[in-house]
Amino acid sequence: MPREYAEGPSHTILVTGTPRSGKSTWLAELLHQLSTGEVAHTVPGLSTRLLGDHASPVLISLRRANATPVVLALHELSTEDLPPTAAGVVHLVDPAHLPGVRTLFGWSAEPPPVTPAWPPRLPVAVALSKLDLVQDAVEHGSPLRRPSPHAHAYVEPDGLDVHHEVTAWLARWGGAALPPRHRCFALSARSAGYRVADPLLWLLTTFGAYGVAGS
Ligand SMILES: Nc1nc2c(ncn2[C@@H]2O[C@H](COP(=O)(O)OP(=O)(O)O)[C@@H](O)[C@H]2O)c(=O)[nH]1
Ligand SMILES: [Mg+2]
Repeated sequence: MPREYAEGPSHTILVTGTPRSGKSTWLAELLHQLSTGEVAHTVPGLSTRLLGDHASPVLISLRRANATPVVLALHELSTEDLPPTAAGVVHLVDPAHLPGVRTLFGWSAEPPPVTPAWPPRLPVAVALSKLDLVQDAVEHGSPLRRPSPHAHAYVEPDGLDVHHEVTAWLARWGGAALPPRHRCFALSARSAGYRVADPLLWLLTTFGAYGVAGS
């Protein structure tokens, strides 16, 4: 076990969602951005390092100047069988399984996915995956046409804009019930990736491991 994992503060983050919702692809794109320094590049002062091999769970050390490094352990779960040790969850929702999106595309109806029993205080980043599949729903002026602005700190107004837009889509398209403590996101892990790190950065703010900016 890497020394930093044993000694520093560590947080277990679970990556959940139905089979083929994009969990592995999101994790791979996140790791790619971390290992090529893309996130470190867009987040000055934040340096990241992968610990150990790339086996599951993925261990990431995050360092900021004058702060104790924080270690994240990311586990991919195909079920929503949540261990009680989780500090946060990234829950991916596949738009192709939302009833309203299936109607839009003329696809046959499916039984709705089972809603997990979410613990009341667990922060859950509910992220619509595969945003590229539903990009026609993104209107001009939408926050989901802006680049992610969370470079120096998590920009709360942008986060809320995205949250409100995605919440409205999920209501319109028949998304499953939302966890008691949640924030909504939308991302694409295809091509260069879009807003891939946003759910992780928000979870970090809930642990006090990343700053929040008001504007
Ligand atoms: N269009 C599109 N397809 C995606 C995206 N992310 C994943 N996929 C595809 O969705 C399928 C399932 O992805 P995977 O990561 O294996 O899902 P998992 O079972 O939840 O780990 C694969 O064919 C991926 O290529 C995305 O952002 N956009
Ligand atoms: Mg997978």
